[in-house]
Amino acid sequence: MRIILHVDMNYFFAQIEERENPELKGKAVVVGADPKSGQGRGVVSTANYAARQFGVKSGIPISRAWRFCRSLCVFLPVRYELYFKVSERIMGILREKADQFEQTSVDEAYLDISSLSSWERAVELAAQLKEEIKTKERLTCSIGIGPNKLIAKIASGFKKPDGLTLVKTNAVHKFLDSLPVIELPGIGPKTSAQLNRLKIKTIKDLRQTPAEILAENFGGRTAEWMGELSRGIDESPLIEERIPKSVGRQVTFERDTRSLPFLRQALMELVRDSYENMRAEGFFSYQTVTVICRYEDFETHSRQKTLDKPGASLGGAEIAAWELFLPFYKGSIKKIRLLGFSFSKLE
Ligand code: TTP
Ligand code: MG
Repeated sequence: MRIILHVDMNYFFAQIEERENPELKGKAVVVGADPKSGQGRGVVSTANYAARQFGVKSGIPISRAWRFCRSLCVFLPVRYELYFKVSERIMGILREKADQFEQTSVDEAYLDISSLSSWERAVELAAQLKEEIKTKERLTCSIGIGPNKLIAKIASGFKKPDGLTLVKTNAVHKFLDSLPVIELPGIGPKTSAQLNRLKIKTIKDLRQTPAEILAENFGGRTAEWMGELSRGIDESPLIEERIPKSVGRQVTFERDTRSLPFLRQALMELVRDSYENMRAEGFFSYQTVTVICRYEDFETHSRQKTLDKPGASLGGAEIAAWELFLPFYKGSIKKIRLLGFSFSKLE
């Protein structure tokens, strides 16, 4: 029998800010780009639950968040270094208790704890982990326990904040039945809307839909995959050394610009930040560098360069970035709205 546990920290960046600033207690908090009184051009990283009540959520433009709750929310800048350090300590606590461990983002991880071979002991361990994180880091998380990654992940989202949800093998169907199909990882807003048009709203509806109907609408392979999801079937293993595909940064400018010195400086800062980040994540070298450019009309392009062999120098990356960038500048008369840079093929 497999026992998989999924941990997801609650409103992670914002919760850390609450911990660091006691005066935020009870307030609605938005972490993200500078709102600049509504003129800011970046996005929201995350918001605490009080701020989510106003409609603020990860990924929306910060200017929109400002319109939703300008005087009612506290807007804070993102402090990545701090959050990464906290994340590392939490992952250390979790890793120690797992037979196998897979970190999937800054605040999420799977633990394979099959060797406990009892749901009761799994719940005990989960409670103990929550307690340890609360004591050592003064932070809450939600944990889901299930017979595979799919169920553990959905279960961790079932109760937030500070949840602990167990779904034993024989309760999987009942647990999934009433949930909307969008709760299934991999089914996004588009597919969900398509399913809804076919009158498939809940996971139970999906399970009861004949495979042929799904195949007609989505193709055979997708239909098969949806059928398995709806039954809570997932045999995917944990991947211990999950190597990030890339490390990078991007910046949206205050004003669209064609000032070459300005763009050069911005790009070099992105390269340096990304380089530090890459090192901080424990990588020594990269083989591919990518530059992304978005023009004033939102047309977006990327160019990348793969070195013959892995490179480790910051200088080399700066030169490559500049060479990749120049054709964007020379190839158009449009102003530039955003630049991005990333390292990939990391070692
Ligand atoms: P999530 O776990 O998706 O969100 P969360 O922890 O803020 O909230 P929840 O309680 O619903 O789990 O992401 C973890 C952190 O990653 C989040 O605190 C901020 C960051 N993040 C972004 O910067 N941009 C994004 O679009 C998302 C989704 C997350
Ligand atoms: Mg989270």
